[in-house]
Amino acid sequence: MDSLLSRFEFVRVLDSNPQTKVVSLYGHVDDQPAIVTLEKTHFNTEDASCSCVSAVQETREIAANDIYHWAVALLKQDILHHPAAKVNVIWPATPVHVRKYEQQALHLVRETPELYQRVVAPWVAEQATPARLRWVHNILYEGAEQERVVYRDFAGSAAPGAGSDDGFVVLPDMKWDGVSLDALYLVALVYRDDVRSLRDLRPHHRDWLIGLNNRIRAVVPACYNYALHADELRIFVHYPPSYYHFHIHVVNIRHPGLGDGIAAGRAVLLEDVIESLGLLGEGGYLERTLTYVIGENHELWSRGLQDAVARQLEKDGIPKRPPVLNREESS
Ligand code: G7M
Repeated sequence: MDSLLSRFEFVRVLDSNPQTKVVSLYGHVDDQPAIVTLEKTHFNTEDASCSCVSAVQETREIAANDIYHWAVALLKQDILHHPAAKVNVIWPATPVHVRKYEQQALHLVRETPELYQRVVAPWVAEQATPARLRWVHNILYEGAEQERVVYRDFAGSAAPGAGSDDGFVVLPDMKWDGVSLDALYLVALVYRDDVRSLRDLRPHHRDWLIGLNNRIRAVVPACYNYALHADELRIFVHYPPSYYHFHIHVVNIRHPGLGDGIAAGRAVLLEDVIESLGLLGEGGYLERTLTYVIGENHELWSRGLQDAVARQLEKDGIPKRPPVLNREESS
């Protein structure tokens, strides 16, 4: 990491979010595209030996008025328990990564079964390549991030991968600094590779998902010394996901979410998925219309979703946006 950062040549800011305190930067490392994301860390309130206030090292008052006082402060930091920030580097970054991290206009899309088959499914088939899913393969089979794995269940199979449909691995998500339990963010990757996303789920997967949900809720609290209980975990999948190998997000319920990660239009609770599978016909999620948020930089937007949205709005009788007049025209 140190070496990557020292070689990073900044080009431009991709995104900056004052609420999540995250900035994403585009640049080069050895002439290859790189994305550096810096996120200011949250306070570690679990550390009883050090209250957050005693970490204040120096202050400079901004103002005081009656009973109100405010200042800027320097905090004591150490890399193990009180890091200042979390740094993520993607290198070499692909154009897909760059577009994903760049600030962009968002739209609500109604993905009908027909739209899925015509536009999305062919694109998904292109996405599920070994290169794009290498990080998943590395965790499941090559020992990557091994020391961080919280729980690994081969589901009775001695050789994971062969006949281990029920097996899964739980480990800290790349988004979590691993320090503040308030921000606990884990990801569960399943061994089976015949389910790419929510769209591939059928009623016969229901029992498998119930089992997964129950095991995640039993195991995760135990792994964190019961600091969190089973009903304090927000367990969900993304639709659309960024990676087309089925995985589940497991997040502290208090976590407000980074960006749109747990917002309506992206996250679907696993409990709701299980419930829906009990109501849907044989085709399962292939029969449903799924409505979600998509950015204009997403390849699917230009590959057909933009046209589909325009047609849907017209069909629904939603008036077109009036042309925006510039100042001279309107006066
Ligand atoms: O949006 P989607 O459901 O596809 O989310 C995938 C999740 O996997 C995100 O929350 C990422 O932060 C996480 N993730 C992505 N990569 C490349 C890695 C990785 O290499 N390791 C870990 N632990 N999590 C990752």
